[in-house]
Amino acid sequence: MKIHEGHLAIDVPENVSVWDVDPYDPAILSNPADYYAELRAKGPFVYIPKYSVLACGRHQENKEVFSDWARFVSSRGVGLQDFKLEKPWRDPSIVLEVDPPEHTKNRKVIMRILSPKAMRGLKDDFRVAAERLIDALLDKGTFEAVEELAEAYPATVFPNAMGLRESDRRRLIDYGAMVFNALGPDNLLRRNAMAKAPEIVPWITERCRRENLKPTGFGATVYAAADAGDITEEEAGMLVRSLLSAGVDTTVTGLGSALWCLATNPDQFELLKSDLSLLRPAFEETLRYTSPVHSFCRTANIDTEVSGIKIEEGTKILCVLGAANLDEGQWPDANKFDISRKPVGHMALGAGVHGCVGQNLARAEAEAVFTAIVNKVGSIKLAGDAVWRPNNAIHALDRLPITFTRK
Ligand code: OVV
Repeated sequence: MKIHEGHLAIDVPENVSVWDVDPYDPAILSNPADYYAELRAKGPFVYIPKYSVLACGRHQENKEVFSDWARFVSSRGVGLQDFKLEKPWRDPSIVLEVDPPEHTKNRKVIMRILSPKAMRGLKDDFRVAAERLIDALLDKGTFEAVEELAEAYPATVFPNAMGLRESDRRRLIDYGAMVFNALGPDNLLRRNAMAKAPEIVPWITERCRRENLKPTGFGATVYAAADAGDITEEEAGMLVRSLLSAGVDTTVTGLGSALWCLATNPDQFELLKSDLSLLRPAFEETLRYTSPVHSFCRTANIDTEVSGIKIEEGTKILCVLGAANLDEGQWPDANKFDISRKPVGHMALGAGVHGCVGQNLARAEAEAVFTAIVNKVGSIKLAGDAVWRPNNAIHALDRLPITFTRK
């Protein structure tokens, strides 16, 4: 057996084309559209020799792989490393990197905390914070939207909702970048992100302790599940770590990309202002169109077959969600940002038992921010070039200069 990039090196399956591409090349990560299109065009699966993975870019196979947790497991890691063969950089997440039945029990705890009902309890706080932020940005007129809006908003409401006694925006964001870059190969992106680990990881670990969480908030509710005997004290700390890992960069990215979509499609912003019922569909369309998590892996846990392609046990499958979400076979005019389409079945939040457990929270944040924008902002214009920030798993903006005018 040969190990390559932390997992089993596989033979090229029959009827699969070989593509000499580096999906983690910063140029592709910054501007993935052509890579996505070519990946879809080459077939249901493509073999990428540089990483010895099977990549899928079409909607159908992404859906099938994601929907079958038993054949395509998460417990061997959702990045390039196979946890059966290599030790990961941190203890595996007990919700992301685990299979049922353990997964089911742990996810249930988070599901309760982030239920639609729980989100309704946060609505007023979210609305007030959003109105305050948008008012301040309107006073400025021109601003750097990644830092001053996309990062600023979750960095305010999320630590508050968590009940963190001490927060640090830079560390929270850099930890997220580390978690997601860690899913890729041992490239410069991963190394640069990991270089911050000695400083950030102990800080995050400290934040996960019961005594560093206020008596109300998601954190306290996780520990209440430990008190109730649903999980152990140690598992509670791990679930708080999961919330801190997955709750910041994802929503930052979603908000920034939503603003970019509206800035670059002014007709769609006009449409949204004329019909507030399009607010939710507009955010779903942003998720489909921009895919904040561009790819996640699964590992074949048995010899199997998908779309007539034989897949051997131990194969890493690179599920390119960003490509699946632009599949013309699934969405007519897939490359058009159209808020009146209802992109049901998009893959941006995954699918199956591991589908994003924080999606209600993400939607609640987006709803608060974009309701304030629709109510107060007349026009959204780019005030310079949008620049993307390459990450091995996240497709996010680095800079987004924006000018708001008042309504
Ligand atoms: C969905 C997600 C992303 C990153 C980290 C985690 C989960 C976690 O559980 O740590």
